[in-house]
Amino acid sequence: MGVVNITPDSFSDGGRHFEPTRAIEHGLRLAEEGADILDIGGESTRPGAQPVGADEELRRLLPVLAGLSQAGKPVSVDTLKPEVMRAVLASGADMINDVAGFRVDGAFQAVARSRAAIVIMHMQGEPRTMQVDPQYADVVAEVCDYLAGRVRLAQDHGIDRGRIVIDPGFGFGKSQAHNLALLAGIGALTEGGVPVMVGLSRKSMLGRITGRDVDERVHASVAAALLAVERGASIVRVHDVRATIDALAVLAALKA
Ligand code: HH2
Repeated sequence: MGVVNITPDSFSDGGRHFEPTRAIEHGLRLAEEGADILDIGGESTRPGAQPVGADEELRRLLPVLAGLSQAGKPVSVDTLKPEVMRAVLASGADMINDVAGFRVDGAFQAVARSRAAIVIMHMQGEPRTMQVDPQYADVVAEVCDYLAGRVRLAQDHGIDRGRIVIDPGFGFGKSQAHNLALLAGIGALTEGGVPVMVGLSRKSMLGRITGRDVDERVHASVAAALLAVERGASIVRVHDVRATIDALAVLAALKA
C-alpha cells in the first residue's frame, strides 16, 4: 500500500503533495512502481496534529480520489469520520482505513452497507495526547484482544469477515518498547485468521533506532517492512514503494 498524504502537516512528507494535481501524480507514480493499493489521507494523525473538519477533509480527498481512478488500483481512504467515509464510498473508494478503529459513533454503520474493505487499527488514547505515557501490562496480548473484539463488533454490524483487515497501529499510543514487542509479535496477531496490515514506514521508532531524520529512513523502513511480512503481515503501508517492492521480491524468491 502506497501512502499519498494530502495534508500540509504529515510527519513524513507534509505539504509535498498538498495540491490535488501533485497528489494525483504522486499516487500514479506509486501505482506504476508497483503499489497494489493507494491510501489517501486528508487529515494528519501525527502526535499533536490539529484536527480538520469533514468539509475540508473532503475538499482535499475527493479530487484526488477521482483522479486516481485512472491508476486502476484500489484506493483506500484514511479517515476516522463517518460522514467522510460515506461521501468517499459514494465516490468509489474501495477501502476505509480508520486509525481510530471505527470508534467514532456511526463509523461501522457508515461502511456496513458498502462492499469496501476496512482496516481496523489499534490506538491507545487519541492523537493529540497518545504518546504522553502509554501503558500496557502485555502489549501484544492487549492489542490482539482489542482487535479481536473490534472484528466481532464489525461483524455484529453486518460487515463480512472477509472485508476486514487489522493493524496494531505502530506509534499510536506506544512506547519504543511497545512498538518493538508488537513487531516481534506480529505472528500472534495473525492467529485469528484476519489479514494484518502494518505501517512502520519512516516512523520515529525507526528514527530512534538509526538516529536518522524522517527523510533518511528508507533503509530502516524497508528492513521493518521485510521483517513484518516475514512474520506474517499481509499489507505494508509504505512511502517508498519501489524500494519495498525490491526487498519483498527477494523474500518471495526465497520462499518460492
Ligand atoms: N500510520 C499513519 C497514518 N495512517 N493507518 C494505518 N492503518 N496504520 C498506520 O500505521 C498508519 C495509518 C501515520 O503515517 P503518515 O500518514 O505518513 O503520517 P500522518 O499521520 O502525519 O498523515
